[in-house]
Amino acid sequence: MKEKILVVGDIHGQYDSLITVLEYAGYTSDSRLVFLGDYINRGSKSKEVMDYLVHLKKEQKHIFLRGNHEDIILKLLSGDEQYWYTWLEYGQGRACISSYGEDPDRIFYGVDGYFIKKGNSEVALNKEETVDFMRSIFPREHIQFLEETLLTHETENYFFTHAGIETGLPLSEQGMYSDGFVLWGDDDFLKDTRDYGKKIVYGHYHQENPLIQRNKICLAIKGAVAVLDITDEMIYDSLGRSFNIRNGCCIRC
Ligand SMILES: [Mn+2]
Repeated sequence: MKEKILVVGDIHGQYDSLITVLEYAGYTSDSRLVFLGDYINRGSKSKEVMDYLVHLKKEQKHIFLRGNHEDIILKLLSGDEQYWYTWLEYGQGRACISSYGEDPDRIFYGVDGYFIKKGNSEVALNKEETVDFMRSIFPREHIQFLEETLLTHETENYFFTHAGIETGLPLSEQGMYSDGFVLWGDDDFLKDTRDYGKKIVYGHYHQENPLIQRNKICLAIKGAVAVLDITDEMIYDSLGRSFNIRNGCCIRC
C-alpha cells in the first residue's frame, strides 16, 4: 500500500482544530506528516501545539517546515530585539506568551522601545534581556525544534514551503540565497501561472477556502486548519469540509 502523506497548513495555536482535521483526514501512525509552518501565535494553545509537534518529531519520518512566525521567534532568540513589534502587535504573540503561562502584559511599549516589568522596576528589552526572556518562556526542546525546522521539502510531484517560492529560481535553489521569499512570501509568485515542474504547496495567505490552482495549492484557511492528502488528492479542513484537488472543486462546503 502506498504511504499516506498528509500536508498540514498553518496551525497558529489552534490545537483542537489540528487534532480534529487530522482525524477527518484519516491520520494514523502509518501516515507521514509534512507541516508547512506557523505553529504558534494568534490562537490560544501555542504551547499545546508545540508539545504535540515535539512529540511527533520523535518518530523522525515527519517533516516540519519553518514559517515566518517561527522565524520571528528565532530572530528574538538571537537577540534581534527589533522583532518585538512584529511578534506582539503584528503576530499576536501575546496569545503565545499566555499559553506558556507567562503574563503578556508584563511587556509594554515605552517611549523608545519595549520594556518588561521586573518586580517593581521596568527594564528595557535590549538584546540581553530579550534573549533572557525568550529562553525563560520556551522550553529547551521547543527552541531546538524551532531551530531544526526546514525551509523547503519536496516529493515526486510536489514542492513545499511556508509562503511560496522565488519565481525565476529553480526549485533546487529555493531558500539558498535568501529565506525571505519562502518564509514571508512574494506577490509575483501569487500571480505566476507558470508550471514549475512540481505543484507548489504553501500556506501563509489565509483565505476562506483553500486555493487550488494548476501550479499551486494554498492551505492557509481563516480560523481553521487544513490538511492535504497528496495520496488521495483531497483537502480536508477542521470545519468539516473537503475539497477534491484533481478537478479543483469543493465537494461539500
Ligand atoms: Mn505565515
